[in-house]
Amino acid sequence: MHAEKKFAFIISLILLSIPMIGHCAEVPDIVVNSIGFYPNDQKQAVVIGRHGGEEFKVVNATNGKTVFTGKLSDAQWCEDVKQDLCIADFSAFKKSGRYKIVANNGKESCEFNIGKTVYKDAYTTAMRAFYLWRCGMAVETTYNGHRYQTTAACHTKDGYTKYLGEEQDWRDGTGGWHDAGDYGKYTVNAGVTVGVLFMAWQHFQKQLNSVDLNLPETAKGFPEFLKEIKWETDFLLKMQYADGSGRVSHKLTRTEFSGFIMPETDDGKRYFTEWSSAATADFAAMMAMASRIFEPYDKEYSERILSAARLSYDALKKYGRKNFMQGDFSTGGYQTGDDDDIVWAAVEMWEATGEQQYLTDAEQRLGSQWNLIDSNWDWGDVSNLGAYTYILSNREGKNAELENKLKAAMIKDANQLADNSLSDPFGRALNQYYWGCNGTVCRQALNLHMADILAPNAKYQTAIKRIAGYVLGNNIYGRSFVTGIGVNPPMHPHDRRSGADGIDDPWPGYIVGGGHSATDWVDEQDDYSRNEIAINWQAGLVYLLSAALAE
Ligand code: 9MR
Ligand code: 9MR
Ligand code: ZN
Repeated sequence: MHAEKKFAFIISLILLSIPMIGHCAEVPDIVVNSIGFYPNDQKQAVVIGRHGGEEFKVVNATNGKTVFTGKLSDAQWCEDVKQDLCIADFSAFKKSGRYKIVANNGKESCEFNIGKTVYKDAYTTAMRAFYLWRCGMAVETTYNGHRYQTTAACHTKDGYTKYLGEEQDWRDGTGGWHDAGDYGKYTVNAGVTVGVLFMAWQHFQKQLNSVDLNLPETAKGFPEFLKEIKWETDFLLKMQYADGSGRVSHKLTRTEFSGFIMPETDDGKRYFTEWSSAATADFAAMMAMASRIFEPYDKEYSERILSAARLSYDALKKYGRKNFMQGDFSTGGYQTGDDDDIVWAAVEMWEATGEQQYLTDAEQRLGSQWNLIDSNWDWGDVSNLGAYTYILSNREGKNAELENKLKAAMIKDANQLADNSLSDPFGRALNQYYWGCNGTVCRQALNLHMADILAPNAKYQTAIKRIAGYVLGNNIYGRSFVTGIGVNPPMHPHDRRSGADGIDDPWPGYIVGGGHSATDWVDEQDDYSRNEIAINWQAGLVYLLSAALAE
């Protein structure tokens, strides 16, 4: 090879390897749930790349004293991360305090707590993240010494009606939450979000009520948790067509995404789009659920939104199926079939009203699904929400055979998830990776908790805590996936506010979507398919942390 060519060859080798340096995260030595453990929890750390059998210590992080010693498990080859993994189990150690794990080669884990309130701050920050997503009002918070804020209400001109053919070219579509790292508002994604948040309220009301979220007074007389959801339902009501037909706009966005600017400076025109049947069904389900849950706090509102729900449910029958077509739009699609959305809507209409017509629809649709319960579900697949409400309903008239089939399916699904979590060194129950999978990882806490209600077994709660451990640092990156919380959290989420506000640290409390394989997550702002934030994933996180709050 000529010297020149050889030089070029070496240079290109170097250049080729440069992107690798940025992308191959350094493999940590010892990883652990960096938020910590309740005294009686199962407690494990994962030691990476060791033989097994060596001694490890739990050391008091304040005074350096060894408080517990144990032996590492045998090494287990983990194919998806291509590493030997050993478990350091210190469940027998139950004393509150701040600690770290030290291996016999001197390598250390991050610090973590054992205590009675370990999840409280994480829960509060994750739920307040919804408030910080509010559109149509200025928001602010102080976190870790930084002040995060918008200086004025954003998107006050929501929204134009050009695509609806209404007489006026504008009507009120302000409020709600931004969807994600972008500022759009999408009805279908609100569906799974609001549904999962309401489930958290129904299952963990007592614990949630004991936490002060310090929200502005936008829903007088409502408990804090529900106050935040009402900000969204107030907005969603505006997504129903003004013509009284009950059809619901699929989304309200610009025609194309904005750049990385603050929301209050985003003045591109935003439009209500045409309706879809999935959005209309989700709307009916959300409003029916809200009418029932909000009833004790505001009777008038509860009645009004139940009428809105009825109207949209009727629209499904009158107008039939309609997929959303993007047309002029290149913002989020959230295009999805409506079968699962209608299952959920029918059940919620029945639970809210007790009327036979809805029960008939609900049972016919619940029973004819090819998969009674989904393990792996998100915005495109919300039938689980209907199945859960049906099973927990105290109303009479349920079909016992269907009920038993659904229960059996729920328990079978949760047993599989618990097995997955307990046999995965990192505690993850989902065995797939894709855009937004961290949201599903969290949301599976709901599948597990439902089984725990139906057939109580400690393994479900252990699996839920193990999932929380995975999300908060017990993973191959040794990093928390939630901004501002836990060990070495994401610094560069795909979030327009975080990218545009001039503060290094991102807005706090948000879970990022995660890798598309076990090892390819990167903390880079441009990587929206791995490092964005979104309300549907966040609702999963809030459910998971609510379940963890319950000890
Ligand atoms: O920022 C957008 C993000 O919120 C979406 O999830 C993603 C996929 O729809 O698209 C992002 O926007 C990108 C656009 O699609 C292409 N140009 C670059 C944009 C990111 O800055
Ligand atoms: O979460 C959505 C994911 O399941 C899809 O594969 C992806 C592409 O359509 O879109 C994701 O949702 C994005 C939405 O389209 C726009 N706002 C940001 C959402 C999160 O990335
Ligand atoms: Zn806004």
